[in-house]
Amino acid sequence: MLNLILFGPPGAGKGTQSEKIIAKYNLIHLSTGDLLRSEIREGSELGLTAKTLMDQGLLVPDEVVIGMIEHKLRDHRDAAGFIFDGFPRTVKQSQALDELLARYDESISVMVALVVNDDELLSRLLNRGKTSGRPDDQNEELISKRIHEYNSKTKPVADYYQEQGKFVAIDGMGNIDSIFEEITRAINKFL
Ligand code: B4P
Repeated sequence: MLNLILFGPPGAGKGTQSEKIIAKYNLIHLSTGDLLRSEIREGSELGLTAKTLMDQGLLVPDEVVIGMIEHKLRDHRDAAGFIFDGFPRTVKQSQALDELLARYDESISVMVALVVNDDELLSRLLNRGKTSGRPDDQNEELISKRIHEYNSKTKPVADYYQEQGKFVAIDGMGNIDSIFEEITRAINKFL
């Protein structure tokens, strides 16, 4: 099984590259951002809690996202593998993911991190905000807050996988197809 984590700050291109990776490797896509936005659209209790935090650029509580991932793993037991997009975002989420996968005798194969500088992140997200209608992409202050959340809570997750020898960093600046080629080269070494 190929179990891949796509990692990086908000706007690094995780969603964009996930689509291409899924098409090539036939993986199940688990994006906690998409799952949370779908809860918000449905108006569920979970969605209401998540919306208040997401609209402020803050992370949703660990228990909420871990529970969502657990359900999805259970629903897709015979998958060829998974791509975790935007998850784990804290060390606690990483530990929970390792425990969940171990229950199925599985583990993370590799974490691929997209490296993009803050100016480019800001410009991409403000640009997406013009058409996406996403409240968290609407202004510079909110985007900076998300980047700050990433630097303080999410960046340590990279060390967690680096210590396990499962971390690869890729330059996420430039052409989308060239970045995808670099990602596939990295993944193929772990197949
Ligand atoms: P997410 O939905 O995960 O989204 P993201 O980090 O904003 O974006 P992504 O990196 O996927 O960027 P994309 O490819 O779209 O998170 C949203 C919120 O949900 C979080 O802030 C948090 O509140 C909550 N949340 C989610 N998961 C959580 C968790 N596990 N724990 C707690 N809270 C959680 O790219 C962005 C833009 O750049 C697009 O417009 C794209 O077209 C463009 N782009 C992509 N690649 C490009 C390239 N190479 N060149 C130019 N533009 C490019």
